[in-house]
Amino acid sequence: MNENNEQILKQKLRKEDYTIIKNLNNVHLENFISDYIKLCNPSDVFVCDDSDERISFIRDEAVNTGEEKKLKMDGHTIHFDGIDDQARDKANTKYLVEADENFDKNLNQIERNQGIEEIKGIMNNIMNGHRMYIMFFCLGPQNSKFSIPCVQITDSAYIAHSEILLYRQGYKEFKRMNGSNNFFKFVHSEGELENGVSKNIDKRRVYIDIKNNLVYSVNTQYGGNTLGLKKLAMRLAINKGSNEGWLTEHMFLMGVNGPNGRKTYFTGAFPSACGKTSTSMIPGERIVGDDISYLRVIDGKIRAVNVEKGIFGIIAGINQKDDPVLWQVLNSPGEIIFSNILVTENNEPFWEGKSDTIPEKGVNFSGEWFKGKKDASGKEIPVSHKNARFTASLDSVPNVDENLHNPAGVVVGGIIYGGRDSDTSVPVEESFDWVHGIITKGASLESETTAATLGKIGIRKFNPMSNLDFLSIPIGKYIKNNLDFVKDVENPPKIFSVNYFLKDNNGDYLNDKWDKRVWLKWMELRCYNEVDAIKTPTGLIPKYSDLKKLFKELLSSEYSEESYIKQFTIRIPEQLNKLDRIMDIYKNKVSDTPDILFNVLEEQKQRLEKFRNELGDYISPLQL
Ligand code: SPV
Ligand code: MN
Repeated sequence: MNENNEQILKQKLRKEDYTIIKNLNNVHLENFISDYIKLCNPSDVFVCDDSDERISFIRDEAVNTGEEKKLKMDGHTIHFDGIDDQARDKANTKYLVEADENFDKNLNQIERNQGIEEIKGIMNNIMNGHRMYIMFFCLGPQNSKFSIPCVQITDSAYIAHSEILLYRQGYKEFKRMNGSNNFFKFVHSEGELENGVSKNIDKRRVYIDIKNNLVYSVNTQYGGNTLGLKKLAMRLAINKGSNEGWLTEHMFLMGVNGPNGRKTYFTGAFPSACGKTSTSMIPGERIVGDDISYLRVIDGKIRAVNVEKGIFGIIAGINQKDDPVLWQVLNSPGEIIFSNILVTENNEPFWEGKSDTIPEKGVNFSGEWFKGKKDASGKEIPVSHKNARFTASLDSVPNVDENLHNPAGVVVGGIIYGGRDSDTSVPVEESFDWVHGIITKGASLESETTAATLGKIGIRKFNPMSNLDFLSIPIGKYIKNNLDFVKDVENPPKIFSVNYFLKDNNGDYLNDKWDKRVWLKWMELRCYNEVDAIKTPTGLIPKYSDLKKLFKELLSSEYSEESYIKQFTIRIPEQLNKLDRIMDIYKNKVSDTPDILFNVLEEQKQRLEKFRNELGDYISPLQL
């Protein structure tokens, strides 16, 4: 470490904080911290080790700085992000790449020197008058093959507090590392604040330096842009995993209970707002994680862990009837940070869909709110933001799985891909094999935007493995990594697709919210071939008699043959259109598509055409 850096640490840190850093014996860490103290020039620096005392300090700070306010129930707080800072800023999230680097042009990027000059210009003195928090965390369980130690620098006590709820403590991991440089680094500043929210939104930037495992995030507060260990680390981890032969996926991880005490673990990739969290939290099953998983092949089996230990979940629509588990969590005392919901006159949280009786007034992301309040353009401001969220630790969830912190992870029995699809795929389907599943389900994943609110039909967005927003390697390479992942796996997990959003010709949903309980149980049984399936051109679908039985057992409902036919009819024209869309993207927009992708899609097309010639456009499953 150079002398200048040593001086900075000595000058700027209190003695105890200095000792906490020094005890880690890590010159890379010391240089990193002193570099950003120098650049950001905070008025004070607080270092958090894994001690309860220091963690409590952060929790209190979040309230003392005004970033969070206490709500009525014990442990509940509310945080607001700025009105224009309520979601991930895709346009200003960029990779730093060398001028001569051949980086996938589909991924947003900026020339390295130019990007660094810009971001460092913005960060110069940015923490003036603010306290800097230095936090240590661990992605994945501690002391495990999956663990990635991380250091987060931030001037937001709200972000530090959120990460305490969402991630495992990492100070001991840094001790174990023995001075290595093999850790992720995040620097965040909310920048200048006005009424408690980031003021300089025009200078909001998230820049990712893969080469140095470092991400910068400035002039923003929204978690998706600022929680280093969430979607920022995900980009670094996709690249790291690609180099080292493992996968980082936008997947939940859950245990589905089978017959005779058996439990089978599933991972599931769904784009944002397509039912990923609610599936992972289904009553009667076990949640390990709701958002991000690492997958590794260990001793011939795929094993997975939840990268996180908490949930940063969408709150809109959560109600007592449809989400009993979450409802209980959100209505019990305990540490929960609500963001961008409405605070009622009784100092209670209210969000869209919580109940039918909407409060007359309160405070929300737009300030003082009342029914009918309009924004500058005359549009009515909703009671809470549609991306309003809650942050809670999984410890507070009653059906959390016993293996959440298992350093060995859990064996993956099945993989699910889901999207919002009103007219093409059946509610649940198994692929023929790994390659067919990765290509026709994962790599072909699409999801409809909820543009329906603008009076338009949903626009389908291509989103391979629901991971498109976070890819840091070329799309074709990413697909190939997935295909090759099981080369040493004897019995690869089955791959399924689900679709909760299928509609009939009148635009009504063909399924009930709870039907997913049946699909999960059917998939669990299929993992052991304990129920039969019907072969279609696109995969294997359930038999009516098996579903009828499961609906009765699980939901006490009579599943009619008519419903089955409507839900599981093979819609050949729509399937063929989808194949054309996907082929077009891989042919014209992706430069490194593996050839096998075209072969597998072409074979599917031929099977569909053959069926159409024999049986027509729409084929009832009873005809097969
Ligand atoms: C998602 O949008 O997929 C999320 C929330 O999980 S964010 O942190 O914004 O990515
Ligand atoms: Mn997500």
